[in-house]
Amino acid sequence: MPWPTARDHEVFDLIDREVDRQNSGLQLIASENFTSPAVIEATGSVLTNKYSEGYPGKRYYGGNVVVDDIEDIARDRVKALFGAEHANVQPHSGANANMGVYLALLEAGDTVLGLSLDHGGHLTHGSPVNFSGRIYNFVSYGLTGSDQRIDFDQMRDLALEHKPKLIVAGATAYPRIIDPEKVRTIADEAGAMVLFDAAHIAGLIAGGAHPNPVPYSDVVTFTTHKTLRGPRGGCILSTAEHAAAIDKAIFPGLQGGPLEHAIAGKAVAFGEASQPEFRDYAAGIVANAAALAEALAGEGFRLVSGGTDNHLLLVDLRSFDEDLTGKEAQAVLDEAGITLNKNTIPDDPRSPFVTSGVRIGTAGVTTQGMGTEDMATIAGFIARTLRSRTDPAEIAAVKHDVGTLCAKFPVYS
Ligand code: DSN
Repeated sequence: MPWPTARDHEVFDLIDREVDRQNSGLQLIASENFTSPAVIEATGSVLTNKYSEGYPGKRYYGGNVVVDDIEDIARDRVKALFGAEHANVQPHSGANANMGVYLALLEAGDTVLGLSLDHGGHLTHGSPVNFSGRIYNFVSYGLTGSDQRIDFDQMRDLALEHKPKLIVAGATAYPRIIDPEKVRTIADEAGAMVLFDAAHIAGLIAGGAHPNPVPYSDVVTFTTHKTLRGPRGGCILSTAEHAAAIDKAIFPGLQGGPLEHAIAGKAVAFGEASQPEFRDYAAGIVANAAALAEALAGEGFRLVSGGTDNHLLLVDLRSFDEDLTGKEAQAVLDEAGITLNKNTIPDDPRSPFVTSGVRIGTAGVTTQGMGTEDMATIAGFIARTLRSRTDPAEIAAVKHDVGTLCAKFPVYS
């Protein structure tokens, strides 16, 4: 074989370091998780060699007999998992999935409602710096000022006023259940279609810990690598009515060759999520988030909306320390082996690069096997680090304690 026989240490030593980083620290980014070895094996397979433009049975190149079966398994499994009429498993990402939906259902300039980014929405829900906000006429709804829940009254008022073609529901930094039936009712009144972006909560839906938006939506998009615990990628579910338009929008409209190695990883993950144990996993994520929320509140942190009913918490740092920014908290917690991200809180006076909050998720630590009692320990680590953020010795001591906790829950050998 013409391949080099010497190991590429420059790259593989770094991968080893990343394995060590993931094993030895607390991974609390709400959009991350640990995939199973089976998902990693499928994603690292020879399927990466194959070109497969088109769909099963209708490809542009030969040699797709095996790939067709793999993509069919992925589509069948995900349709069964969510009760959907149609699935497209080719989107390379959640952003591509949403872009494909807009391409399928909208014309440039059409009006769309979406949750504003600074109240927990996503860039592709109409941010002016994103293609969505540049090509379509997005109107933003937000959270209530009182309980910081989705303001459905405002959504309805805006829908009746602007008559959008599409209402986008879903969020990236919203700790509460989003009632899909309420969105459907408003959309029907306004004559709009519904896209439910379930990127963050797909695993909770699959595991029965969040209401399934599929029966109430024209289209549901999600990423496969967050709570669903699959490989990095996207997926679109739709009614049969929109199937042909969605498929045409993804290929040839938006993407070229699908990543069949990623699609095989998705198929494995959909299979894992359909096992009865996955329901316990989803319930565990939610129980851990609730326990972490309670423990952090006990340490003096204010939680946006007062708590959580899903996999994430949005923490307003100002009640803990008025001067502490999300940027500083993220950096010092990283030093202590605790990985999370700074995040704006609703109506944040600070910029998105600084922020007054952090976002914390429990999907990864739940995969590791941690339980509610460990969440109290983690809250203590976070509070200790932030209280002692100018004391390198104490930060090092927390890092040691974090390592001891993580060593009890090894992820990858
Ligand atoms: N970057 C993802 C998240 O962290 O929520 C959204 O695209």
